[in-house]
Amino acid sequence: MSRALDAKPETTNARADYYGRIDKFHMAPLWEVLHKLLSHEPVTQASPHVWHYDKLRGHLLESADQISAAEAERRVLVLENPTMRGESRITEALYAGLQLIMPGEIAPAHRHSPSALRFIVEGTGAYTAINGEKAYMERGDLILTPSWVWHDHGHHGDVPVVWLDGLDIPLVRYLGPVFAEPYPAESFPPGHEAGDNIARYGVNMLPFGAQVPSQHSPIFHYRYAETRSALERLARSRDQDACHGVKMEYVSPATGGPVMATISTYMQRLPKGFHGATYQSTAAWVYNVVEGHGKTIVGDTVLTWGPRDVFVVPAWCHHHHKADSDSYLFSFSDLPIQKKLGLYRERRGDA
Ligand code: 1HN
Repeated sequence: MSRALDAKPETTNARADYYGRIDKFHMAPLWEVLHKLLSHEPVTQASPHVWHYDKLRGHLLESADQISAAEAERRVLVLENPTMRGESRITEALYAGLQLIMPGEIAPAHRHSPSALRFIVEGTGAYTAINGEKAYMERGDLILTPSWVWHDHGHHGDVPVVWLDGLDIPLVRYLGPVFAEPYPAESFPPGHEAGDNIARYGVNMLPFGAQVPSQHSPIFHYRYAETRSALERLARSRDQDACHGVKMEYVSPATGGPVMATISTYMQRLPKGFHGATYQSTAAWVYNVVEGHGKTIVGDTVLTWGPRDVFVVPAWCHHHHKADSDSYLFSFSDLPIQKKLGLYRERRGDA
């Protein structure tokens, strides 16, 4: 029989006595904890979970009666993983929250070393300004605020606007280098006109001689209308993946790689009746449903989803998707950081 790494030697009285004596010197025996440090396969503290938007929407809108966006800095309800309460985490490495901005409000300019994405869940008329350049939000749009760029939010429309924030803040906090600062004046000065980043970088061309960032995409606004239309056309080719349907990654036009150093982002289309093959990956996945109804089965847990719901699939959990209607799912993941460190693994099928 092969040796198991998850066995622990017996803690005899003599050993316990010895541990007590070395404890004073801030030392402890590895053999008492090695089975926890080296599991045979990845172990996650996170649980699969779905946040049903219809049930939480009223509570989210009520936050506007409690506090203004300006006083809160960012008026967000954090989506806490049920088995990681109080840690501001949806998975080990990722943070997610639902942010609300009301007509006429502003959330002041600041910048920080963690990277963020926003995926628009409801409403229109609000914007995020990145270095003063506004990106006006429509449902299903992806807006990026990579590490250390100035960003503020505002709202010129007349309905509440809600988006899903995704950040790498648990990862950056774990590593240590968290930096943040408010913009040192009343408001950030206007930058390029809205849409400038798309004109410059979003039409399969790059400005001649431009120095393009290597760590994140120079495009910070990816519009749903274009994303959806690409997926819909691809679906007609019937060339779909057994686990993922038609799944596309948002990429930087400069590198062909993920939009940010630590977080990758995707949109996938599952046709009505889709019954996906089982998949697992060392990366964790946070989803937001744009259109459609279905279920994602994660181990023994069935996550039933519909439009605007958020759900999480933690690391190394077997899962598969089922769609009751044509469905569009946005997702983000900590995959790129694991890839860069040579740690990423995935498995298809039940093996
Ligand atoms: C942040 O800066 C925003 O800019 C949203 O909208 C959520 C969560 C943790 C830390 C910073 C934003 C955040 C955040």
